[in-house]
Amino acid sequence: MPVLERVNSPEDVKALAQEELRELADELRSEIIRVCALGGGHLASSLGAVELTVALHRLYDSSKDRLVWDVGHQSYGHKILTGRKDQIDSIRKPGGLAGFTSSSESPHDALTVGHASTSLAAALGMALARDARKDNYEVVTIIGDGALTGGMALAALNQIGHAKPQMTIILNDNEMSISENVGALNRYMRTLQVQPWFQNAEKSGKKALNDVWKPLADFAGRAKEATRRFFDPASANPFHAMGVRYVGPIDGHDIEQLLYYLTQVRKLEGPTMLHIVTTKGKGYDIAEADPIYWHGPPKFNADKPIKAGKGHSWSQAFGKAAVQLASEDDRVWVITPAMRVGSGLVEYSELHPERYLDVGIAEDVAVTTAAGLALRGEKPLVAIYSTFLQRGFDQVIHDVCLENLDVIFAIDRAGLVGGDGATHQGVYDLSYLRSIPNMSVAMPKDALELRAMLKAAMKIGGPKAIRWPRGTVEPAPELAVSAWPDINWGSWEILKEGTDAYVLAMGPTVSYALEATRDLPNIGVVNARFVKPLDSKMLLRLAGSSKALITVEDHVLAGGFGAAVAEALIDAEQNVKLKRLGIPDRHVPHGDPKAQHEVFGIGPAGIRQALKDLALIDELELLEASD
Ligand code: HTL
Ligand code: MG
Repeated sequence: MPVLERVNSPEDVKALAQEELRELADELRSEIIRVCALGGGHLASSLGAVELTVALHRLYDSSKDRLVWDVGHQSYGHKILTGRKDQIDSIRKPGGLAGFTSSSESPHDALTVGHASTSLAAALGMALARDARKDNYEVVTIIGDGALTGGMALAALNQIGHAKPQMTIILNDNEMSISENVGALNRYMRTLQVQPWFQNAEKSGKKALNDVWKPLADFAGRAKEATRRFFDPASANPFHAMGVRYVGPIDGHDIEQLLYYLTQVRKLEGPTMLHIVTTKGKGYDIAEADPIYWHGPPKFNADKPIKAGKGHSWSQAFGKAAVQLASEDDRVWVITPAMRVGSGLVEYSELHPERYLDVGIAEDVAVTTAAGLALRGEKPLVAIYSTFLQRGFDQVIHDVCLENLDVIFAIDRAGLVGGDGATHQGVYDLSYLRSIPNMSVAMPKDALELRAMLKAAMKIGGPKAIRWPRGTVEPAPELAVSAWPDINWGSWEILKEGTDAYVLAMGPTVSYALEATRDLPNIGVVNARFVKPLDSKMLLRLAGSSKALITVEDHVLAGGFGAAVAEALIDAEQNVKLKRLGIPDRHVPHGDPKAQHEVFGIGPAGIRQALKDLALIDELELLEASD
């Protein structure tokens, strides 16, 4: 009988014979592959953390001790071992388990997460709370080498090394973020890995043995270099310098070694970092060979795994445009915070490496570096996901907009994003960007309009945000930049004339509005492609000549596009009826964005319903439309 069949909880892991742990890890691995094949998911990261997961649940009680997984995308094994085995097929699916750890989903998930680099600060807070209450539980964080590039993680280490609460920090180092990891700390960690682990271990290890460390030094020879480094301050370890004890690196796929070191480390007072070396995609050949693609593939055939063709994405449309812009103007730069592939920048990074910057998972640094470039006359594009720009909000205000710098924010994944769910929804950027003086915000309806907006933004200067959704778009014809269309910044476009009312739509809701009104000659549709500045001239004209206006956005209603329209109408003392369609004041979980649009009434049926509510169409028309 497979071991996993007997394991339904962490207690069952503790009850296994030591020899069965290896089998459990292998079975977990197969299960993770099966689940990701079924519906897609964060395959390679979870595969690399399998032995660690088994070791942690062998030693700790995750219902009481706090296992804090950074990002949470590597936690599939953890979910399977903590009572969610039978639900694991539902992961990332509508109504199913979240793709990341979620404290409302399970008492075994210490943190609700999805964005990187939060684990250390959260764990510090938990450890301080524990000590203040004199509670008795352990705090362990598991942070990847990619997540450690984030300023939040480094600043938290600085505080942990100062406050020195008892905690274990497991650095799960697989040399990869989503793409190859970057930065000086990453380079330093490579030097730790290449130093021979056994060299001189005996000699230097014996110099400073004490009771706690005796077992460490006595452990199998392979571990001794790790011990040596602990005793040898001359190795100038940056974690030591920050006040955090450092042990490692050790082999993160060797369960015995993991158990041994974790057992030793937890006895120590204060914070200790255990550096484990793992392979992203471990145990699945294709994922080991191409961990970038298999980081988070869509569903695949587990027997014959091949890469899926994804169609022409908005990200690629942007990447192509950026290549052209940089080829024509040697002041153009593109900065990404660790999202080279997702932001469509593979070709750009190869063709213009001298003006390409991956700053790691450090959105704040991406924004302020762009400010520095712009201050010296360069033309930076910050390619960033809507959800991750949240991390650079202050930098957008303080470093870019205050001095009205020429920085273009190329915002991907605007709107609901699907399987990644609540942590990754790109539905706040209109609200937080349009509140900033000097900032301007646009959303194209197609790839050609994207180019027109990029071209105009370059020409006009100042902070400009151009946003587009996740997913595919019809490719635009190949054109030199000079032949890209010109667009009047701040101008809306009437796509369909109406007599009674207009639907003001933007980005993906433009096609919804056209679909909803195709058979309704009295209802017009506007491509409201600029949210700031609004085309107030057109808005007021339409308001004056219509019975009602309807705004439709794939964005929260609070502070979004409809709110901007309402403000403009109120300020102009225009008394037209206005209905706002958008996402209500609640967090939206993972699901199919199209279906969620329907649920929130921003799809074609919702627009149709709104027209009926405004008495602009009758019941009969409503029924016809929903057939
Ligand atoms: N920026 C922020 C603030 N959070 C996230 N989650 C991302 C970007 C995107 N992202 C991931 S997973 C990941 C990134 C950059 C790489 C993490 O590398 P790490 O872990 O070394 O920590 P590994 O994948 O196991 O190697 C997701 O959105 C899921
Ligand atoms: Mg990594």
